[in-house]
Amino acid sequence: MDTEKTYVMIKPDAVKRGLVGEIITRIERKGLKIIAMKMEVMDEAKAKEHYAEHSEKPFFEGLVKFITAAPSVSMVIEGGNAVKVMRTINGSTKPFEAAPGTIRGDFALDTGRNIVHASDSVESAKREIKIHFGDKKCLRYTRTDDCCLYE
Ligand code: IDP
Ligand code: MG
Repeated sequence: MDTEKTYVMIKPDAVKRGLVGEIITRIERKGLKIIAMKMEVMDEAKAKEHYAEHSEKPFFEGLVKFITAAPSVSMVIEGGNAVKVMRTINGSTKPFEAAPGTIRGDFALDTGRNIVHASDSVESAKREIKIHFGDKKCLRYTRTDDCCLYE
């Protein structure tokens, strides 16, 4: 199994709704490992860089305003196929299409308030980790269940 790192953001709507613990619980119980984490109000420059691929879209300005208006939680998540697994845990971008059992499927309704972000590829993960954590080293530790999660 390929061990990967991915960038995950608990967006301001989830923080304001008291869903931080619920979301982290789902990530942890899947067996993925949190190896960096911080809470901050993201500045505009970082938000624009993070969502650069959407800069021409009609929702871009509103998205940047929303992401920078209140605290969010940024994490680096590590584990087998972490990029794909986190996208699956989060569910479809449009919460009204997201499957029950996914974070978006269980807790969101509107595309502009879809409560979580996860990188869409290993390359995006590298780019996003750099934007949010710079050259800071991620933490290394053994989970007591590592031996049960991996052969
Ligand atoms: P993703 O978050 O599932 O990767 P993207 O298509 O990359 O989805 O869009 C990035 C974010 O932009 C979405 O999570 C959502 O917050 C916002 N967004 C995307 N499409 C729309 C839209 O049509 N209206 C409002 N916000 C949108
Ligand atoms: Mg995306």
